[in-house]
Amino acid sequence: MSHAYQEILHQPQAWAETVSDIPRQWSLIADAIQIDSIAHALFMGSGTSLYIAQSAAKCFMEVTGITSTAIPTSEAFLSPSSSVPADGRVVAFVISRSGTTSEALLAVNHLKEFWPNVVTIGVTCNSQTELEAVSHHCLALPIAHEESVVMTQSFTTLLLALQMVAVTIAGNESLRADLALLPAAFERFLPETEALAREIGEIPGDHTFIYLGLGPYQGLAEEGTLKLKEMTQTPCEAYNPLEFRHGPISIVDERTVVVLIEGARESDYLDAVERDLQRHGAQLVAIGPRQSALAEHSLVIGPEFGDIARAVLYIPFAQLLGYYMALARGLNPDAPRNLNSVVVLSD
Ligand code: F1P
Repeated sequence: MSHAYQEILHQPQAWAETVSDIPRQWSLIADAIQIDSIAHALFMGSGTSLYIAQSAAKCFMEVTGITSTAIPTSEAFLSPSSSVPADGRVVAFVISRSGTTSEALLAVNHLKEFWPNVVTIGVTCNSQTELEAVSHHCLALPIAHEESVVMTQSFTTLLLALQMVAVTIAGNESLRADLALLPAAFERFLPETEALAREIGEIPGDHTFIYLGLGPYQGLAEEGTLKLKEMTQTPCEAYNPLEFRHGPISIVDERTVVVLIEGARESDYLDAVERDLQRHGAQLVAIGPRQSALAEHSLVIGPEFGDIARAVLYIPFAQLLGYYMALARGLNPDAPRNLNSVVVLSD
């Protein structure tokens, strides 16, 4: 059995430990950085870790009210004056599964040297990494350590960890209670999720895949496309669902599969999006809290949760779709073409 598959199925254990351990890890950091005086939260990462950053920034701002933005890690040292706030105290969450990616280390070193208003917090799945050594503080989740090159449980676990930080800062007990229910929800939704991922992954012929997601879900949509690119080299793109209608919809035809990552917040507008996509011949997969009346495939997940708590539950479908499509094509899901588990810049 591949590492990727085992790591996808290990998510409930990783999530359960994250929900119980992050408040302890965060309490050690919160006092030291005087969280009440923070004006801006900056999230950054590379590849999958950038998509964690994008989703986490949106969740963090919604839950804490602290202005939050996400950037690729390289921008923190190559374009800081356009991406790092100069006024007020800033907390920078530097996300890296490995804790050794070159850009993550360069970003932390640059911020520490030139931006005295920024406190850096490494967020990683390994213990005692270079990232931990250079950052002011570190959140480490070795429970989500991975052998596969492809990031799976690390995406959801690190996103959940950052949601737990937000919940702890905000003292939002009802959201904390919901996040604690996610491991059981994963087990409940897995059979249907896996069956649909397998069915779509085994569709014969070449298709273009589009993932659509809005707000905190745009990072999820990006991550969905990255799983397909890495595991199967399938051409695919991610958009905000309403933005997709403003031009990109021209690429849709009968060979397009569109996965709609639907939230309750945009539900009044989704029938119009689905109708348009169907009119142009797309095969629609709608995932979310409501049963879609229009999509060929409708996967109802987490109707009992709000949009923030439900976020990580969408991702197992995307991971399993990549996995089953890779198997159907005779590819090794653990070993994407042209990619190592750590990307290192060298001259
Ligand atoms: C992230 C990353 C992944 C990619 C591959 C190589 O690095 O670039 O996005 O899928 O696994 O590593 P990091 O999170 O370890 O910095």
